[in-house]
Amino acid sequence: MPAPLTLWGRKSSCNVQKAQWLLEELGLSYDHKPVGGRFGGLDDAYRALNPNGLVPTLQDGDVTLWESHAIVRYLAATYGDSSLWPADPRRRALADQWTDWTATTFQPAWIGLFWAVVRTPVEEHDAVAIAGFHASSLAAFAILEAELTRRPYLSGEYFGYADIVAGVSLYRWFDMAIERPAMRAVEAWYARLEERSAFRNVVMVSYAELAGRLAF
Ligand SMILES: N[C@@H](CCC(=O)N[C@@H](CS)C(=O)NCC(=O)O)C(=O)O
Repeated sequence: MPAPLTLWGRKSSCNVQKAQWLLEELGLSYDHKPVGGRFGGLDDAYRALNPNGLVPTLQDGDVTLWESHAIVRYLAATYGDSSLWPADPRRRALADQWTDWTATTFQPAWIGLFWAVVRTPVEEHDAVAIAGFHASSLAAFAILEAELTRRPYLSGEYFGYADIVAGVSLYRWFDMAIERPAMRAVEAWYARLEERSAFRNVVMVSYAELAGRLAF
C-alpha cells in the first residue's frame, strides 16, 4: 500500500488551497496537517521539510515538495488525466504560462490588495498602497478578461492547473470591499469554477481569521 499523501498548511492560505483544491479534484486521500498562522508549528522540524518555514508542503512517499505551483504541477503530472496534464507540450505550455504569470504578476497584485484592504487593520489602512495594488490588480484582471473572452479556461478548452492557481483569487476578489469594474468573461469563469464541488469546499470558505491580522 503506498504511503498516504500529506498536505501541510492551514486551509485559510490561498497557496495551500491550490494544492488542496487539486487533491480534491483528483479524488486522492491525504492527511492534512494544519500548520502556520494560528496553528503555529513552523518550527525546526517543519523547516527540515520546507526551509522557508512557509506553507504549503506536500509529502508523497519519499517526495517532499514546497512552492504551491510546483506542488500543483507535480500532482497534475503524477495523478492527473490528459486534461490536467496534457501530453501535448503546446497545451501544457499554455497552462504553464498562466501559472508563472500568476506567480510573478497576478498574485502579487491581488494578494497585495488583500493585505492592504483585509489583513491590515482598518485604522492602519494606507490609501496610497491600496490605490497602487488596486491599479495593478485591475491591470492583471484586464489581461485575464481578454484571455477568457477567447477561451473558457486559462488552461485552454478544458479546466486545468492554471485555473486552480489563478482561480483561488476569485472568492476573495469578489468578496472584498473594493470597486470592481464589470468583467463578463472573468465572472463567467468564476461561475464555471463555482460548479466544481472542490472549488466550493476548498476556496469558498471564510477567511475571517485573517481580517485585521498582519502577524502571519
Ligand atoms: N511562494 C510560496 C509562498 C508561500 C507562502 O507565502 N505561504 C504563506 C501563506 S499563503 C505562509 O506560509 N505564511 C506563514 C503562515 O501561514 O504562518 C508558495 O507559493 O508556496
